[in-house]
Formats: sequence, structure tokens, C-alpha cells
Amino acid sequence: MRITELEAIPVAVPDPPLRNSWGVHAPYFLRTIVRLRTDDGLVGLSETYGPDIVPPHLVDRAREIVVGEHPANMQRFALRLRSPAIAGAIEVACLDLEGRATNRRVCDLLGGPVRDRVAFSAYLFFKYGADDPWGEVGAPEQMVALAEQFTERFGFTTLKVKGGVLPPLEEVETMRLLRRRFGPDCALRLDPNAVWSVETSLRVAHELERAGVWLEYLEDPTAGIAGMARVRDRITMPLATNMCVTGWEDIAPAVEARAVDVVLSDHHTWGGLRACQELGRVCATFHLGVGMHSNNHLGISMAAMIHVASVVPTMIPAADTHYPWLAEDVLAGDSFQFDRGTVTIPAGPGLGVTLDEDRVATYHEAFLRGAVRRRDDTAELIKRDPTWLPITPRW
Ligand code: GKR
Ligand code: MG
Repeated sequence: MRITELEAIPVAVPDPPLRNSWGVHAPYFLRTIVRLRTDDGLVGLSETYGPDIVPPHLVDRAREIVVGEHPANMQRFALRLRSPAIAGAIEVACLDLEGRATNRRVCDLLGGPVRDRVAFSAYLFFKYGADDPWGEVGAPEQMVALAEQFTERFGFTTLKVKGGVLPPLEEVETMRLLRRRFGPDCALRLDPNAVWSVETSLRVAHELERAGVWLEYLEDPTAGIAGMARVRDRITMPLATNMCVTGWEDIAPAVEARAVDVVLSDHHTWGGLRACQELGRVCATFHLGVGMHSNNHLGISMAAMIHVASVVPTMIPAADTHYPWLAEDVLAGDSFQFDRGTVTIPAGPGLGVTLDEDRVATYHEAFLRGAVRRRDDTAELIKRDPTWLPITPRW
């Protein structure tokens, strides 16, 4: 088997106006579908960031490296590619090919699942009202209503709030109302994407404790390893990050500074599925938890996330996913179904997913029409409020 073709298909997919600390999502999010073909007619899929983050010259380099090679040479590809984002995308597509060639699921190629169902968290955002089923979420009570919709529809038992949008004490109130509504067994997380100062982070943690709201973890309350370490030193609630530990070089300083309790993996940024397995082992070595971060994604990445979460023994926290916000997937057949917040591993072979070519064409055309060329949440928010500035720390 030899790889004969690498195609990269940029797509622009409708997205609701979800708020975060640096702005609001544009009407479309960008992804790139990567498709490898082999001389024996197999197709391997993966998905990565849009061309704004994984630019065409990286795809061209990947093409030069992989075409003519056997997909099992993933490690050589990664060493030559250097960029973890493109290396991860190539690795996933190669694993998909290998699975299809051997009639095995990707999770089996990774050593076999330790769980048959993968738990996900409800990823709850403050948002503007729009033409979507969710309504406006601009106040603590509206966040509770959104959480009710998510739990009723998908059965989630972990709720993650994307914070850094309302003033901090209003977000404390949001968490208090969620705890009151969903009870002590529901795991709660709050992630303001490092928009709070160290002092504000400490205040929030203490106010949460005072209100009796224990979080599974507080995610990136403040910026950087040094800032996180100062917060962690003075609170008891665990801290998680997908911002200050984003590569191998961050692990030693984070461990040394005692900055975090949980590292959030992401196969798109860490260099693929096997990198996430390695991260799980490294974290366990230092008594750090490992979870999973998410950005807007399609069903190809959802499949990859499920496969890898099923094989990392210590991936105990429910994984994040933006999937419920996706109005329409690019996959053929039914979209992923959540049962009590969990999803089963696709039956395979490979990732176990195939594309709906018409939908891919629709979203590729949307990309070509150019409604959104790069992710710029700040620019989107300034369109709504010309006085707004992305100040960090804001509070
Ligand atoms: O979709 O706005 C968003 C999220 O804030 C995302 O971009 C973050 O990367 O989900 C992420 C996080 O946990 O920080
Ligand atoms: Mg985060």
C-alpha cells in the first residue's frame, strides 16, 4: 500500500454566536478535511484547523513527504513535518487507512479501548440570540436554562461553562445556580480563558467555596505558568489548563512550579492520537490528571476524539466537545448520538466514519465564498460593539 494523494478541503460551517473572553464566534467556523488515498483504493480521513492556522504551504509540505510512502511511516512523517497540527492530521488519516486496510478500529491500533463509551461534558457558552434552537444566554438564569436543554437532550452529567464573559461575581452566581439546579453529583467546570488577574482568580475561587460550589476544576483562570502557580498555591480547588501547558516543553516548568492539576490534551495541537496517549502517561507520572480540550469541530474529529479517549486509561474527566453546537455534520449517516452524555466507539474499521460528499461540497463552497477567512472573535465582537477591547486581564 502506498499513499498516492493528499487532498486538503477547507470548509466553512455555520456556527452560533458563542461568547468567550476575547470576543464572539463568527457565523462560520473553519476546518480543513484531510483525505489520503492509496494505490489500492483506500481512503483515510482526518480533520484539522482551517487554513488560517494550518496554511496551504504546510499541507504542500505534507504532500511531498507522504505521497509514495506507506501510511505506517507515521513517526517518520511527524519528525519531518515538525508542526504538531499538520503531523497530527496526517497521523489520524494514516491510522484511518491502516484500520481500513487491516479491518481494525483505530482504538484497536492504539492498543485497544479500556472503556466502551466515552463521556463528554456539556460545553455551555454565553451567547447572543440568533437563528438557532438555543436562544440568548446573557445572564446566570439563562445559562441554567441552556444547561437544562443540554442535559435533557444529551444527558450530560458534567457541565463546563465558558466564562470570562460576565463580570466574575456574576459567573460565580451562574455556577451557584447550576449547582443548586443540578445537585452535588453534577461535575461543574468554569473556564474564563485566562482573562482574570491572579487576585480576581483567588477571589472567584474563594467566593465559589463560600457559596459551597466545589468545581471539578477551574480552567485557566489566569495567564501563564507563573500566574497559575500563584493561584494554585492559595486555593484548594483543582486547576486545569489548555493554555499554559500546550506542548512538551511546558511540562517540566509547570510541574516544577506546581501550576496545574489537570492537563487538557488535544490531538489537533499535541501532534495526534499517540501523542495524547503519551501525554496521558507523562501526566500520570507526575500525578497530574488528563482531560480533553475542544474547539469547533466536525464528526471526523469527534470520531478521533472518541477513539483516543477510549484508550487513555487515566482520561477520567469527561471530554469537552463543541459537537452539540454543530447544526449539520459532514458525515454520511446519522450524527453521533449521546446517551447519558456518553458516546460509543464507532464500529470501524479505521475511524469508522465516511463523508457525505454533498455536504462537504456545500461547506467547501461556503469557504470559497469567503464569508469568513480567519478566526477573529475579537473583530466579530467589535462589529456588535465598536467600543469593546480585548483587555487581558480584564478583571
Ligand atoms: O470555542 O470559544 C471557544 C473556546 O473558548 C475555544 O476556542 C477554546 O479553545 O474551548 C477552548 C478552551 O477550553 O479554552
Ligand atoms: Mg480552556
